[in-house]
Amino acid sequence: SVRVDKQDGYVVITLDRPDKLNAFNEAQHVSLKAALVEAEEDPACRAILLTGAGRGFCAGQDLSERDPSQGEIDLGLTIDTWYNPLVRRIRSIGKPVICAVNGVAAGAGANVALACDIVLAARSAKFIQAFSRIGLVPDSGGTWTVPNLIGEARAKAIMFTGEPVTAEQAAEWGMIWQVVDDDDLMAQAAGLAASVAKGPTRSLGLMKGLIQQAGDNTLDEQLDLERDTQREVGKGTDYAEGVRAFIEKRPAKFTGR
Ligand code: LHQ
Repeated sequence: SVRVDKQDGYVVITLDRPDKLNAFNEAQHVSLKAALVEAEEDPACRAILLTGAGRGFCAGQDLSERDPSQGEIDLGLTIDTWYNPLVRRIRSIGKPVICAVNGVAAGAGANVALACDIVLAARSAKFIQAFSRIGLVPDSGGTWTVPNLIGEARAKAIMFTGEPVTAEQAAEWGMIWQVVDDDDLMAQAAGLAASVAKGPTRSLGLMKGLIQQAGDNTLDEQLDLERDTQREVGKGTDYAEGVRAFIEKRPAKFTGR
């Protein structure tokens, strides 16, 4: 249920159940987890690009497997088993995770996309906090990520109503990084992935952690954390190479260490 395409320096992971708008069933969770673990552990992989096959990005949980009239289902168990580990994995992978939202992203599909580090969306894509439509609450980190990105006022409105948010609106609000014309999305996203994959991967991974921790820290604590991190990353070969390249007036050739 996911396709993995290894490129030079990065990996493209494509959710691949297009008939169901790439909604998550267990098989898709299993294969996405395996693909992410492999990408995380592979030193040749220095960025991850997540996208969807067909006209949608991901419609969230596959509801056809979830008929509550068929007996009680513990949604908490599903979340503990699949969605929470997925979001934690995306946030903790020490490499940039780029999401190319090629079409509709609904429910957990929207919030998985928004958990990624850099989100590009096709002009025709929409983000739908569909949970209220089926009597649930947003999950996959949405009640944390979305208000952090766009503020409580907008978060509550889109979550209470389930109104679709266009890619353009999402970019204007700062919910995502950029809107791209549909036909250009994958080329732009691949270009971005290739370019960050040539970056100082260890720095980028540490940067990701610093930015994510900032909300829990005071400025004083964050300043100390930056100092400690800078001390460590300054021992790396990419820093030495970066400074040397600057002095020699040539582009740096980072190895990610
Ligand atoms: C689907 C789905 C889908 C199955 C489209 N399932 N087939 C976590 C833990 C545990 C349980 C519960 O949930 C969660 C978190 C969640 O993610 S809850 C939110 C679940 N997702 C939704 O509520 C979204 C449901 N989908 C939709 O509202 C629409 O499909 C959207 C707005 C995404 C797209 O609309 P359209 O572009 O009009 O497409 P469509 O509705 O015609 O869908 C195309 C096909 O995909 C269709 O199948 P069919 O056989 O009729 O062609 C849909 O049934 C199927 N599909 N989403 N989540």
